[in-house]
Amino acid sequence: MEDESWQKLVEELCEGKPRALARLISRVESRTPGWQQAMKALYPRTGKARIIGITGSPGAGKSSLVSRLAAGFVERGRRVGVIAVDPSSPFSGGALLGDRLRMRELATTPDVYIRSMATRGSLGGLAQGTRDVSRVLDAAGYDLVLIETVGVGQDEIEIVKAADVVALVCVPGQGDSVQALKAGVMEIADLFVVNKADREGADQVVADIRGMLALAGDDRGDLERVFSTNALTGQGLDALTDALSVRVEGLPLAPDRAGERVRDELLTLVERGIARRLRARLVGDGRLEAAVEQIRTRQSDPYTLAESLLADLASLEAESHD
Ligand SMILES: Nc1nc2c(ncn2[C@@H]2O[C@H](COP(=O)(O)OP(=O)(O)OP(=O)(O)O)[C@@H](O)[C@H]2O)c(=O)[nH]1
Ligand SMILES: [Mg+2]
Repeated sequence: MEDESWQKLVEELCEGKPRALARLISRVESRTPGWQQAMKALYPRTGKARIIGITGSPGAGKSSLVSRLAAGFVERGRRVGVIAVDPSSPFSGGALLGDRLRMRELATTPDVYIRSMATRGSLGGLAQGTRDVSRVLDAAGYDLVLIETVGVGQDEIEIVKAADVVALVCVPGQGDSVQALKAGVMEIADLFVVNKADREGADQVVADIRGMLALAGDDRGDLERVFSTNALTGQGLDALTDALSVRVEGLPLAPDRAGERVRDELLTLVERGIARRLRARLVGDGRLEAAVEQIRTRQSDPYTLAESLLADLASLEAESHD
């Protein structure tokens, strides 16, 4: 690696220094120049960690569950990294601080590392960002990574697609849980967690989900897929942790799914690279502004100019540097 400070960080990370871990993650997340070299150096040390995505609507109890799951996995001998993806606030959102307080107790053990990721701080795309941060944790010896993400937007779906196992958290009294199932999350969820089981209607939500799975003919073996929990008391958490353990231990993934994932990542990295270069070039030489002006004054139209700007792709191919 060319950059000494990066090299030092990577070495310190491998020696298990927490400061290096925090710094590396920040730098990789913010795409500080040289981040690719760091990832290249780390990559051979990765591949051991399993990734669990926990998603669900705001306030469903994801953080509460994640805290309990992290504790449960530590008891089962794992080292756990937690990535909380904050969908709205840039760096120190209130909700996240709340999560952190709740998790503070956990965070003091060396076997748990908790990190928040801000959507707007993620220049390389949120899904790639979480993937990279997971790898840094992996290289640092965290063999299980829990990723908490809110909601069911495209970004979130991309994030959880990169997870090995996905749990969708639903709650009773929130008509949107079943709505979310219809919105395409069902296909990517391995497990369904009906949290706040202390609330009225929890059994009905469990039954609804079971019904939907049956209706969809979505059968993934004999393993139980629907769980009900109370994250406040811990009820149902053992069963959930065991079920997640079983799935995580049953990995690696089938070759087709693993291949699809690598394909997704590679394409994303290439696409982002092309987009970045194209943008830099079009903005840099004024062609973008010239085109904007032509469209604005109606001398031309967006379709024609998009086509002619796209022709720049050909000249990009000849370019060797980033
Ligand atoms: N009654 C009840 N309340 C719960 C349960 N689990 C979590 N809560 C409460 O629900 C609220 C939201 O919990 P969080 O764990 O922050 O939920 P979250 O899904 O992480 O929320 P966001 O990250 O803001 O989307 C908190 O006040 C929790 O104490 C549960 O099983 N039962
Ligand atoms: Mg949360």
